[in-house]
Amino acid sequence: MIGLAMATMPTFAQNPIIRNQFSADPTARVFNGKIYLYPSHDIPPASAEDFPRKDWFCMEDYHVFSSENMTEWTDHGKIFDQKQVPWGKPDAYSMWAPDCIEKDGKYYFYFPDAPKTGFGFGIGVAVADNPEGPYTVLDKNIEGISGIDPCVLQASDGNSYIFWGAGRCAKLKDNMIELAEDTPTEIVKFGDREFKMTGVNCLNGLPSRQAEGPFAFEYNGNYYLTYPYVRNNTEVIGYAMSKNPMGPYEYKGLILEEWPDCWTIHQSVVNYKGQWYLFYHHNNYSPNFDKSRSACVDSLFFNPDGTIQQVKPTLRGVGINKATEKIQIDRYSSISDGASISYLYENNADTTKRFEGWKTTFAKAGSYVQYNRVDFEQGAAKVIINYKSAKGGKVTISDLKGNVITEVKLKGNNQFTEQTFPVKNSPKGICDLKITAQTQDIEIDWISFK
Ligand code: FUB
Repeated sequence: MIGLAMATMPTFAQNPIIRNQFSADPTARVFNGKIYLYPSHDIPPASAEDFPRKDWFCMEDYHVFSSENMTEWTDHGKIFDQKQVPWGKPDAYSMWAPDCIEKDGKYYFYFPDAPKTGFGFGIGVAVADNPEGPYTVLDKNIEGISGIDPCVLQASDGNSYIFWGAGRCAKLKDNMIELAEDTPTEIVKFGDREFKMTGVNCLNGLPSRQAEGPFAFEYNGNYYLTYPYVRNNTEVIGYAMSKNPMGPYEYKGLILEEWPDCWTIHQSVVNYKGQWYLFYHHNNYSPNFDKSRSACVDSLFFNPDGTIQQVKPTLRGVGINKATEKIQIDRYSSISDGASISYLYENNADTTKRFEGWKTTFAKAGSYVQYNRVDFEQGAAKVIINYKSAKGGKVTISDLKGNVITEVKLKGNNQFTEQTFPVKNSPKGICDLKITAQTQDIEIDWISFK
């Protein structure tokens, strides 16, 4: 059994949701009233000696995170790494997209890895008594599966189905670690070569160029198969519906459009406390290298006929911020001309400094950002603004009806410093904020009330 690293570390609201490391391929699951996140973990490329492919995914371990409010995430630390997989190549850096489900009080963590012998990927299982672990990695990978990106659907027909790779699916035995005896096989041609493939291809006949990352779920008598595929040059997330877990599936459209600057997207869909969410990733902290990605979340909505509304990714993300937190207004809900965001440490050669986050630059008088859903509870008496402005200036914080919460006069400074001001007219409860620069050339890192 592998011990937990116990590096519990809180991270905070907005997108991306994990702010202390890269976190790709986020699979979210609800266990015991909490939401758990099982992403993969991009790391900066290992040394050229260890990992010669500087341009490729470099992934050596898994972390698990949890949240009760969708705004504050706890990192429960590393659950295991590539050296702890008995059947895996210990230096392959190929710990790609995982999944985790619970059955009869046991937690089954499914993950791809490169096998010690042969080529491609196998899918392994690690088992624990708790969602955070400690996990025991099983000695062998699942026989019959060669591929990446496992997802397990526990269907209301009483069976569990494993999906992987480009939409293949097979039933699992009750033990959750072997394929059912009646798993079909078929011969599939790739160019001139023929391969014996296990299970069924649920994306047969559907838009599925370079498809990967299947995530299946059930809702209101329908099965949904969501998956990334290449529409033009990079991946989009599409989905298909069926009345049966193993299909046939009918293509229904896009859930998320492609990124201009990140080739992959990878998704999971989960209902937490009555709201549906789409988890996905983007290269927020790594604009020049799209193999260093970060998990994000936005709300997802169904139409009355069961189809899914396309999700427009936001920086604001989900959840409510307490007014007393550091409110990173660069994760805005909307922004005007003359205001823009950039990394706090953009010119620093050390790109790990990007985890310090962003700032908002108000270049023009009258420019603003709107930041929704801040909870003032019983109200606030003061506001702290962390800002930089050589000449200083004026900033107004108001609600969306135009009620001025406070208007402040910033002193000139040459580095980010905090200044505290009285709040003149505090809202109570949840309020959407508008932060307007009344003068030009002001940079704000965060604001916070007390
Ligand atoms: O993270 C490595 C691979 O990139 C995943 O397994 C794919 O789904 C894609 O996101």
